[in-house]
Amino acid sequence: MDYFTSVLSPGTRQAVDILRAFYIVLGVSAFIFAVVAGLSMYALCRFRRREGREPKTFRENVRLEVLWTAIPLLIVTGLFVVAVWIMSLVNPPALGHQPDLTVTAHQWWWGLRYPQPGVTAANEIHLPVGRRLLLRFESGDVIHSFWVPSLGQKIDVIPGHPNHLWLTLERPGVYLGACSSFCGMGHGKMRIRVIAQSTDDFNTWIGSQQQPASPPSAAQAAKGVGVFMEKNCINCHSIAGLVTKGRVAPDLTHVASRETLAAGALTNTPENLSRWLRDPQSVKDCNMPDLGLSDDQVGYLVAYLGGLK
Ligand code: HEC
Ligand SMILES: [Cu+2]
Repeated sequence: MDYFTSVLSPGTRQAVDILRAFYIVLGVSAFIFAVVAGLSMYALCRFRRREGREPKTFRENVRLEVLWTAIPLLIVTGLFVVAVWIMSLVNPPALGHQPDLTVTAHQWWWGLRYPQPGVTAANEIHLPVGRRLLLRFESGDVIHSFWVPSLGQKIDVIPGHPNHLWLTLERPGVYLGACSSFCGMGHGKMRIRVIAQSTDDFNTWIGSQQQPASPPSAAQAAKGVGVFMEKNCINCHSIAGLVTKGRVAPDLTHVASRETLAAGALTNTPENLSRWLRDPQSVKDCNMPDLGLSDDQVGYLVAYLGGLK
């Protein structure tokens, strides 16, 4: 898998346009810098103090003043036109369009809902390559900001004010990002992982996510279901096919299919899962309490949750 982490390696058509605007602005600025610095250096040398030479004095110069007002005005107007043009290309209004994915930011994880296929997931965003997609952003609590550099645009996620982003992914890969608006103590561990896939791979993924959770396959895992029901997990988490009243924590129906746990805080291995269940607060500041599980209970839960592909 290729990983993309920088605005300089754009992964979407929109990010390519934004990068183009950046290079235009950079080029114009570099040119102005060269002219101003060059003329200053020239004046420093050419008109330095010499014996017997008095500096020229004059009161005003209308031609110069008109010039140095007009030229910057032209440059700024040009940059303004470029900015407006790129903005209209990259993020036109979304009125009347159905989003392909709604992302809901929570302290300190991302809830995902694909409305058309009817899939709920969390934290790891799977998207197909080559299709223009509309993402909608909502907040469940405070202000967050969705920032995946190689997707081009940073977008604020504000309570009561949904925002949107158009994306046309150009190549498969993993695009890494993070929440970039301080949203409380767990903010530093609120990562984003966008997994861009071919249409076939994406459809396969959607197909597997549409299934309810697999029933426990072994005795250990069956005991895990019991612990899950008893230990308050169900008040916060949902598992399709088991219980679905939990709304304030990541959906766990296919938790084992994710590469990471807790919004990128841990790679998803049985050891890390048991570390998480034993003491979530030691991994990151978060809204999951330490539930005082015994070693046995942790083992049962790992057996059960680890099977939820
Ligand atoms: C008070 C609500 C609450 C309870 C009770 C709770 N959790 Fe959580 N859980 C959360 C929240 C919130 C997160 C997201 C943490 C974060 O990433 O900031 C989470 C994250 C997780 C994750 C990682 C999910 C992912 O997508 O990475 C697992 C696994 C998990 N909880 C399992 C459990 C189990 C098992 C129980 C019961 C023993 C439980 N939780 C009880 C709130 C809760
Ligand atoms: Cu944040």
